[in-house]
Amino acid sequence: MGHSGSRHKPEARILLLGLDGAGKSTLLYKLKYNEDFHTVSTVGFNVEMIETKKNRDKISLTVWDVGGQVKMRAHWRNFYQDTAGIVFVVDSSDINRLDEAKIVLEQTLKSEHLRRLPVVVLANKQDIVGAATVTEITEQFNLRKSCSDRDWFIQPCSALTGAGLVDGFRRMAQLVKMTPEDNNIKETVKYIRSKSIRSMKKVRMVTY
Ligand SMILES: Nc1nc2c(ncn2[C@@H]2O[C@H](COP(=O)(O)OP(=O)(O)OP(=O)(O)O)[C@@H](O)[C@H]2O)c(=O)[nH]1
Ligand SMILES: [Mg+2]
Repeated sequence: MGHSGSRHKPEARILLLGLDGAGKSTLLYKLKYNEDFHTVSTVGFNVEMIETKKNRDKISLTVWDVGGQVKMRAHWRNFYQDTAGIVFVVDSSDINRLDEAKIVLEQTLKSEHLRRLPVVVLANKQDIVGAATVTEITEQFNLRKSCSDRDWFIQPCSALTGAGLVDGFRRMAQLVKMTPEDNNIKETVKYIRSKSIRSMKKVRMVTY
C-alpha cells in the first residue's frame, strides 16, 4: 500500500528545541499564523501542525515547542519518543550563550531515542546586527563532527521578519523519513503518547 492509499496526509513529529529566549515560540507562531506574537518564556510546551512540502507531496509536521529554560530541559526527554526530526534554534545574536547552546545540543543528540534523526539548526535573529553567521555557528558548534552520524542542515533565519523559516522547515521535511508502515505504527504510538503527555502536564502543574 502506498501513500495514495492512505486516508491521512503523511505526518511527522518534529521537536523544536533550543535555549530559553532562542526564539522557538516566536518562530513557530510566525510560521503558523504569519503574525508577531508577544511571547513569554514557555513553561510547558506548545504544539502546532504546520503544512509543508516533501518533494511534491503535501505533508504535515506536528511541531512540539518545548520550553528551553534549565528547569524545562529536564523534561525534554519526555518528548523524544516517536520524534522524526529535531529543529534546534539558536539565538545567533547572543554570542555569550553560543557555547551553552552548543553543549545543550551535543547532550541532546546523545540520547538513544534521537539516534540518527535529522537535525536542522536554525540560526535565528539574523536581523540583529552582529549576529553570528551560519559559517561561524557551524564552526563554533563543530556541527560537522557532532552531527556526523546523521543528516543535518543549518539555516539562517529571523522569526521577526520570517526570512528563512519556510526554507528551514522544508529542509526538515526533506530530511525526515516517512514510510507508510512507519506512519501506521506512529499513529498508534502517537495516540498513546498524547495520553501520557497529557498526564505529564498534570504532574508538571503540580510540580511547579
Ligand atoms: N530581533 C529578533 N528577536 C527575536 C527573534 N526571534 C525571537 N525574538 C525575541 O526573542 C525573545 C524570546 O523569544 P521566544 O520565542 O519567547 O523564545 P523561546 O525560544 O520560545 O524561549 P523559551 O520559551 O524560554 O524556551 C522574544 O522577545 C522575541 O520577540 C528574531 O528573529 N529577531
Ligand atoms: Mg517559548
